[in-house]
Amino acid sequence: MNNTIVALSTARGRAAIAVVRMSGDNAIEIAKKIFHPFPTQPNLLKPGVLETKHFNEHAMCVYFAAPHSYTGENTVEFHCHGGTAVSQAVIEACLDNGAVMAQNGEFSKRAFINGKQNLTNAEGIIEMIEAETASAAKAGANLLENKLGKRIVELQNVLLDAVSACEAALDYPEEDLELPTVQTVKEQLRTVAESLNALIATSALGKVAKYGIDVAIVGKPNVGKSSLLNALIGTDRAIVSDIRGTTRDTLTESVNYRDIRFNFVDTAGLRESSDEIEKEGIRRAKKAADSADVVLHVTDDPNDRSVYPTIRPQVRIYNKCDLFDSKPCCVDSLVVSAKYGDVEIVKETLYEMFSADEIGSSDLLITNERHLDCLKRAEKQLAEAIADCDKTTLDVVTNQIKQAWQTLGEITGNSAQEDVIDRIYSKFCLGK
Ligand SMILES: Nc1nc2c(ncn2[C@@H]2O[C@H](COP(=O)(O)OP(=O)(O)OP(=O)(O)O)[C@@H](O)[C@H]2O)c(=O)[nH]1
Ligand SMILES: [Mg+2]
Repeated sequence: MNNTIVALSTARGRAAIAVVRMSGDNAIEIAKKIFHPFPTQPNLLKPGVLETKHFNEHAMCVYFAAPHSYTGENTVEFHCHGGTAVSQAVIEACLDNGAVMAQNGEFSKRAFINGKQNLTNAEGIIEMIEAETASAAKAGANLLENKLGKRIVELQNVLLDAVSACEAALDYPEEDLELPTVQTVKEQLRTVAESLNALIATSALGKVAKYGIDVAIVGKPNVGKSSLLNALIGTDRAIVSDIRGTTRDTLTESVNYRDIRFNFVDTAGLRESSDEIEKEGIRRAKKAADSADVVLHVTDDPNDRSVYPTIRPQVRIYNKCDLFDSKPCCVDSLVVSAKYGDVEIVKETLYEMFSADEIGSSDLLITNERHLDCLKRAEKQLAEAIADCDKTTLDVVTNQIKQAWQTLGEITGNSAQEDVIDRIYSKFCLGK
């Protein structure tokens, strides 16, 4: 018999309602002791009175009978008044009658153990909860719908076919199966390797969908970097002045644009300086540029054709165009007035530069580091197996294919280690 866990499933603090969830073999028995009248049927929310140690709470109760619940166990939910004290008293009533406090993510971990979800589903839930843009939520929803899981199982099945072909050839060598088999196996492995490559290639866009685009704003002092940041985010966030060297530290602000997020970093103006603090600011500015996805190199001189020294992609921004006699025309550059004009063109250019419009139409993007790592390892194992097909014996190749199958299985969890599973579920909030 497993223990019955309880936790608050909604956010803590003042709110209209709070949901307390209980799951385990005794969930229904415990609920029957404290909630009257207890619903006579599952899946229906019923009003009633919940007796706590301190007061009677007029609440609603619904139960889900195993295995037809989120966790796969008997589950009860109390929908009570919001706020801290009421839900705390309801939880205490459950604890007093034999429930124990749930760990973070324990409801979802039980759902995994009971075969109600796989690891990618769980990671999809985390991504959805953490999503701050539509595209990040969509990536999570795709995981939750098991799009990646299904794709992985398809690929694993091709590998299993390859393994059985190899094993047949090994078991019946006299049938002279070896030669055609090697060719077939190679073909199968190539198909899977290509699919893995295609999935890995989506991770760049996946990163944009999940984290957004990191944009460093750099340039000489006083060219209008902080003004540009303020215009891009639409608030007066950074100090602007006509004194050179106003900005010392880096300053990061994020803003949603269409379905993605931009993370802009304003930086100290670049110049030779003997001031220790300014020197540190300039060092940080260079660091921000080095780790950004793209650099906005700002200048207020229409004749400036210099490039910022970086391997990152860059866009030159001619700022203060309200003061220019004639517009500079230079490819890969934008002409704006951060103070008086509209800077939407900057965001739109960056959006197109990173093909963010493809996020909406893409079916499946790799957004999770763990998945990417498994895909890359499986791809490497397959590349070795393909190369070895001509060099070594089939039993060696068979083992390599099995390893790749195993690596892919880590993604959905059908071959994941206990510690990986624990790590994923510990990221959940309490009550999830
Ligand atoms: N005419 C005009 N002035 C601008 C424009 N953008 C910024 N300025 C002015 O230029 C001066 C410097 O602007 P900041 O945004 O502080 O420049 P910065 O590049 O951040 O400067 P540092 O932090 O010192 O490196 C301020 O007086 C701004 O008002 C613009 O588009 N047109
Ligand atoms: Mg500044």
